[in-house]
Parts: sequence; structure tokens; C-alpha cells
Amino acid sequence: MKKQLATLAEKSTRAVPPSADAPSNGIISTTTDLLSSRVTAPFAVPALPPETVAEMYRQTLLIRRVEEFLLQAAEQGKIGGAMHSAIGHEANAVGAAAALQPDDYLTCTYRGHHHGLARGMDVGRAIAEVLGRADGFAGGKGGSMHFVAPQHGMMGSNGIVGAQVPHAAGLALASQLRDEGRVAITFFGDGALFQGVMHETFNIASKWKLPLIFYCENNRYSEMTPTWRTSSVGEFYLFARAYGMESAQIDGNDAEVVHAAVSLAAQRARAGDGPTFIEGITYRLAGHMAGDLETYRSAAEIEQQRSHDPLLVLRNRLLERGASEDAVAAIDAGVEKAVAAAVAFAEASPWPDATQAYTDVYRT
Ligand SMILES: Cc1ncc(C[n+]2csc(CCOP(=O)(O)OP(=O)(O)O)c2C)c(N)n1
Ligand SMILES: [Mg+2]
Repeated sequence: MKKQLATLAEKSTRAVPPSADAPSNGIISTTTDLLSSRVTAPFAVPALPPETVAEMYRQTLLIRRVEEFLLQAAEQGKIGGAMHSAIGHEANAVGAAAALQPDDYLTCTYRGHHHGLARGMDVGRAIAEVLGRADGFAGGKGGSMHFVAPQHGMMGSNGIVGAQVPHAAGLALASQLRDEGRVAITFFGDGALFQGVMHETFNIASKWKLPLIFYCENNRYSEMTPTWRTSSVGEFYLFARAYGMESAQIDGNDAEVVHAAVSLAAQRARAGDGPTFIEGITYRLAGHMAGDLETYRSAAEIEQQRSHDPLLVLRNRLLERGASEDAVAAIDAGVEKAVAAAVAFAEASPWPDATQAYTDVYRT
């Protein structure tokens, strides 16, 4: 028995390439091979109007440039605290925002700049918040991990893994009780799925048919640990089925697919059919946080994923649908200009007044 346990422990901590020795429960397959394959949506994905695709491309590029600036600023010591970039995750935010109403609610993780920007947060004020300046959405007191803008339905990022999920259930319940017709969407990582509160929320949301969308941004790593080393289940969207919920696994790097999935889920929620679980397969192209040495994955793996970069997907889609190279270049130039102006605004913004240190601070 002791020997068996020792063998098991050795086996479960052994670093092996996913395809060679990924855990499988023998009933369902694992998603580990998704590192190389692409997911096909289990529903029809209508082609969006060219102007919508162009706008999604513009937003994606804008988020990318903002994140690149912020990563550089963090490396230069200009940002206090941890900063997590969403480079590579943008399509999940952009596709979802395009499918929802401006007053729908959203909660997300510490990796949330893409969600706030996709919901229309002013870029200069958003950057100012991360830099800790007075013009930020939370007066510079929230920073990167507490991105918040209720006027855009952005009800908050959260540094506690999984904590934003029951918050969204509360928002959905409020909407249901007040008959507001507003949907709540909550974004979380694959790592959050193993928190108990997630399953408590899945259960009650399904039972009460809350107008809620659970959206897992499955980048296949929880900090530095690949999920195939920790999860007994490979297909995360199947968790939801145990709670009687509709669920789907989709390509989270394709904004048009995300748009279709979130539109269907929002339709169900508004019709009183309850929550939907979406698993968007994605990949973070930068480190877990600024300063991550990334010793846990190979350069070849990252390079392979670059071929399915959400920015590239949208750019190619635009060109395939007849946009000219000049039209795309004009979008690019507009974004560069807008981001430069936003950065200048944020850097010129004053530090918060020291006398304000104890305002907006709660204690129990
Ligand atoms: C309750 C809790 N436990 C642990 C942590 C430390 N932690 C911060 S990020 C993270 C990984 C979460 O991974 P995932 O949910 O996949 O999100 P990702 O960072 O990949 O977007 C962990 C464990 C935390 N912030 N909160
Ligand atoms: Mg993850």
C-alpha cells in the first residue's frame, strides 16, 4: 500500500509532455492535445457584418497595445503590485462585449484589463488606474487587480481566485428579482474550477435559473502549473452538465465564435432559461504576470500558439472578407495614435492626494 502510494505520488508529480502521459479517467478524453488542435463550435457561427469585425479588430489591437505598454511600464518599476496581462486572451473579451448590452454586468479575475477596455472604459483613465494615478477609475487606489467601472457594467476584477463568480450570481439574482432583463457574465480561469465556491455557485445558479453566463478562459495553466497535472477531468465544460446546465467548449481565440456563443447564452438567460457555461480555449502569450521568467513552458510551445493569435485571426478574417490592406493600415494607425494620447494623459495625471488615503476604504 505504502509503495503504491509512493508510486502514485511520483507519477502525479512527474513532468511529462501532455500528449505522452496526460491523466485520463478513461471515460472522457482530455483537452491536453488542444495545444495543437483547434476547437470546433457545436453551433452555427454566423458571419458578422464587416463593420463589426473591423471594430472587434480595432478593439483587439487597442487592448494589445495597452497591455504591451503596461508590461513595459511594470518592467521599468512604474507599477506597484502585481500586474497580469491578457495578451492572447483578447478575443474572449471583445467577442463577449460585442454580444452583450452595455448595462449587462461583468465580473472577472485580476487578468481583467481586456474586459474593462472591451466594455468601453476610457483608455487614458484605465491606464491611469494601473499606474496608480488620480484620474484612474478608482482614483488610482484599485490598480491593475481591482479594475472597476460600474458605469460600463464592469463590476470588478478580483485577486481572490473564484471570488468574482458568486458576486456575479448576486448581480444576476438582483436582475432577476427586479425583473431588469440584465444578464451577468463572469470570467474565470481554468484554475478557479477547483475552488468549492465555484460549484456552490453552479448549483444555485442552475437551480434558480439565474440570468448568468459562466465563462472559463481556459489558457491551460494555473499560474505556472499546466492543468493536465492537476485536474482529474480534461473537458472542463462537462463540469456544468453535472449541475444541469447547458455548456459548450469553443475557440476562445476567435472573437466571432465567442460572439456567437455569448449571444446564444445571453438569449437563453434573458428568456428565463438559466445559466450557460462556456469554455473558451485560449492561451496567454505573455507571462502569468509581469516579471514571470516562464521557465515552465518552452519557447516552441509559445511560438506554436502565435499562429492562432486572436489578433491575427481577426486581421485575416477582415482581409478574407474583402477589406483592403490600406483599410486595415488605417485602423492600425488610428489605434497607435489613440494609445499614444491615452498614455500621455495617464502619465500626466497627478498622484492621488495623500489626504484621500482613507476615503473609499472599508473596514469591518
Ligand atoms: C483563493 C486563491 N488561491 C490562490 C491564489 C494564488 N493565485 C493567483 S493566480 C492563480 C492561478 C489561477 O489560474 P487560473 O484560474 O487558470 O487563471 P489564469 O491566471 O490562468 O488566468 C493562483 C493560484 C489566489 N489569488 N487566490
Ligand atoms: Mg489559467
